[in-house]
Formats: sequence, structure tokens, C-alpha cells
Amino acid sequence: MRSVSFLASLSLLSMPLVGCTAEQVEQPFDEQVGLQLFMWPWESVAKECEFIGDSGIDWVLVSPPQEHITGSAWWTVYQPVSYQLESRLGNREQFENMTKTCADHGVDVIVDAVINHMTAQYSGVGSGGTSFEKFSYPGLYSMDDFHNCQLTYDNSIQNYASAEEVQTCELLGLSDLNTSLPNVQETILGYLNDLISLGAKGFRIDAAKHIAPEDLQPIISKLPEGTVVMLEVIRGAGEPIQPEQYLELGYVWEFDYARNMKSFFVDQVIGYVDSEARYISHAPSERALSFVSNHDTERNGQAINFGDPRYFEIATAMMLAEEYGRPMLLSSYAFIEYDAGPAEVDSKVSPIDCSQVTGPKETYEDKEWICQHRWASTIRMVQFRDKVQGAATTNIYQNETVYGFAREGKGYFITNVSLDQSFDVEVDTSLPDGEYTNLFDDQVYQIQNGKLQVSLPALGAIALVVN
Ligand code: AAO
Repeated sequence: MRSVSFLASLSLLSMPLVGCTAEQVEQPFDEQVGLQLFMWPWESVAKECEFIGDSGIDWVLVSPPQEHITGSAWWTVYQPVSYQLESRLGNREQFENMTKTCADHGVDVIVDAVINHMTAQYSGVGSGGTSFEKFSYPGLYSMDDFHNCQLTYDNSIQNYASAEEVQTCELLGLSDLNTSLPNVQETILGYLNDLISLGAKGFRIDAAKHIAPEDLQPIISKLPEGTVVMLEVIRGAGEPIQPEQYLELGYVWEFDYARNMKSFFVDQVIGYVDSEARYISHAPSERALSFVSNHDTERNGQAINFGDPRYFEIATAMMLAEEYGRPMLLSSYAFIEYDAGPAEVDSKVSPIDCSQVTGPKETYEDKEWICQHRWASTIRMVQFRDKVQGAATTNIYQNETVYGFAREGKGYFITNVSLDQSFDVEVDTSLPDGEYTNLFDDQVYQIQNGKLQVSLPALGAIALVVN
């Protein structure tokens, strides 16, 4: 069970959360840097965990592991058929071996838990051989366990301005579990506890916006002490359900962080980035997960993706250099079609080998694994983050397309996001004088009187850290 102070803080749910500070909630999870390994099979995750652990990455988020509908689209894994661990990513034994191997390398496994719904498909046979119907899943759920909102013509969510629709109608036509029912909560808890017994350290609660916090609370509060909970509650302008309503239950991804990164790099809306206003609309840093992109936003145009590899590289570095939130990296595959899943043999995702990757390429083939987490600058920036921890953000510099800042006395980061223009800058870095090596390209720079004088090329970036 979670400790008393955390449970006590749950009573704050009924209070306005605006005044909620970090002091009021327990911090059960000190780990800083995470990595979403999107659609990585368990055996490949296990193999990669040595590199990941050695690099200083603390946790990985893996794709949903439960039995799912069949098909080649990646999103079949978001339509559960049963909670047995038989999927295109691997089986139960492979899953357990993955969590153990990763733990041996100091890496926690966070599991994407799809608990809001089951399938949209009306009937079929799942990846583990289970026959199902949309409201009947043998041994798990039957008709009475689902919502029947009757608020829209097809029972699916049409209007995100209606909280009732969002939390009782079907997301994308997926049969919506009535998570207010104690037996449904028990079944979900059983699934999560099973994953914990196999070594999972925590969960991403998929589609958490569509489960009322008061339905999640009885499930989350019964998880073993130390279980990490991350909630997917997409911030939507003007919507009644917002991430702030879930802060007492765990960490939330701040979607405006990823959107602002795209505005800064791709649209070159510079002013906003260094303004105080940037974080006003964000979840408090202590409860936030920052990210450049996840598997949804790399497909829906809301974030930088592999199509702009240099921007992805610099934005990732900037995220790691910034104080805000707990950063989550993304490692995924290239695609042309939204639906396209990764390469498979016999309905199993093929093994992934990132060992030859050291940096971004200009372009990627369809279905090629990008291995973003192997990029040398990204790994060095993970170490930069460790070294500057606790240092204040100071010496912000902003001019045209150039933005720089110090982590006082410990590190300095500056970038020029222009595609075609270089800029001469002289900036105060707050760093002790001496020679520093740029973590992006090994070039050596002199700092004199705390100042760095440099011509910053188009798409240039410099990160310096005190060793
Ligand atoms: C597939 C097909 C569908 C088909 C369905 C059923 O693509 O055409 O209807 O099967 O047969 C994944 C895939 C889906 C896939 C699904 C099921 O992404 O393509 O559907 O598996 O296999 C909402 C939810 C959020 C959800 C997101 C997709 O709130 O939880 O929709 N994400 C998670 C996963 C995701 C997964 C599921 C949930 C389902 O990460 O991968 O789906 O398990 C607004 C709202 C958001 C809302 C979006 C949806 O966002 O705020 O809450 O997300 O709309 O479009 C501006 C606005 C912002 C708005 C945003 C839209 O920024 O400010 O409010 O634009 O992008």
C-alpha cells in the first residue's frame, strides 16, 4: 500500500488543485530520465537494456503487453482482448525476462496499461487465441461491465466539451469499461498486480482522461507501495477534463511542452520559449513528464518527429538541459502511413538492432528503426542533466532564432534554430573560465571571463558542462 501521506493527499481531490504545491504530495519516484521504446519486442528491450542502463537512462516505457486484436496496424495493441501476455511483442516468459534483465542494469520497466476499454471490433480471435465479442470477453467482462452512455448517436465521444461524454462514452468506438463498478476495478487491479509480480515497476495509464479520477483512485491506491503511475491526460484547450485533476494520482505528460517545442523549432516562434508565460499553463514541474514527441504526436503533426531529425536531436538535447519536468525520450520507427506497424515475421515484431547507430540520418526508409536513444549527443545530454541537477536556470539569451541559457555555474546550452542563417553571439555562460568540449560535435571552446564568443551556424547547437 502507498504510505499514509500519499493516501492522505488523495483527499485533496475534492479541493481546487490550483494552489497545490509539490510539498503536499509525496514524491515516490526519483528517477529522472525515461525512454519510450515504442513497439519494441520484449527480447529486443532486454538486449538493449545494458546500453540503456549504462547511459544513465532510468526507466523505459514499453507498449501494451496484453492480448490484442490481430492485424498489421500498430494500434492493434491498444485494443485488449484479454489480460494474458500473448502479443506481437512477446509472451509472458519473454516479458518477465525483460523486466529482470532491465532491473539488472538499473532500468525500471513502466508498462502501458490499456484499462479504459477493450475492442472496437465486434468479434474475432485475439493474438493469444481468445474468441471475443465487443461486449463479451471470456472470463473477464460481459455486457453489464460496460458503459452504455446513450449520449451520442453511436455511443462514441463526439464532444470533448462534455465531461460526461468523455468519461462514459466510447473513445474511438472502443467498448468502454464501466470503471465505477467494484468488480471491474478488481479485475483491472488483478491485471496490474500480475504485471507487478512479473517485475513491472509502474504504469502509463492509457486514455486516463476517459476514466474519472474517483474511479482510478480505488485502483491506484491499492497498488503496492512504490508503484509509479503516469497518466495520459492530453491537455485540450477549453476542455473540462484537464491534467490538473489527476495530479494526486501520479505524473502527467505535459502535451503543451511538446507542442511548444514544435512551435520553437519548426515554426520558429521564438519569443514564447524564453518567456515566463511558457510554463504558466503547464502542470507543475514536480508532477510533469516532458517530451519532444510520443507515439501519437509523432503521427498527428503536433510534435517534431523523425522527418526533422536535426530538430529532433537539438530539441531532445534542450529538453534534457532544461529544468522542467522528468524528460521522456522516444525511440521509434519511420513510417509513411499513419497505420503502418513495424516489420514483422509470422505476426511477431522482428528483432531490433541499434548497435550501429550513433547519430541522426538525413532521411529514413519506411519502417526503419531510428534508434534515437543511441544518438551520441542525446546520451551525453543525459549525463549533462545529471551533472547540472539542482542548478538554477540563469543567463537566458534570446535574439532572432538563437536561444541559450545556463544551468548556473554547471552547464550551458545554446542553439540557433534557423535553417539558413548563422549568428555571431557573445554570451555570458556563468561557467568557470577554461576549455570546454561541445557535447554535440567534440569541438573545443574557450570561456573567458565567463563569456563564450562564437559564430553559431544554422541548425547549430552547443552544450558545455563542467566535469
Ligand atoms: C483505430 C483507428 C480508428 C478507429 C479505432 C477503432 O485509428 O480510426 O476508430 O481504431 O477501430 C490508438 C490509435 C488509434 C486507434 C486506437 C485503437 O491512436 O488510431 O484507433 O489505438 O486501436 C484521445 C484520447 C487519448 C488517445 C487519443 C488517440 O484522449 O487518450 O485520443 N490516446 C491513447 C493512445 C493512443 C490509443 C488510445 C489512447 C486508445 O496514446 O495511441 O489509440 O487506446 C483532443 C483531445 C484528446 C484526444 C484527441 C483525439 O486533442 O483533447 O484527449 O485524444 O482530441 O483526437 C489540439 C487540441 C486537443 C486535441 C488535439 C487533437 O491540440 O488542443 O484538444 O488537437 O490531436
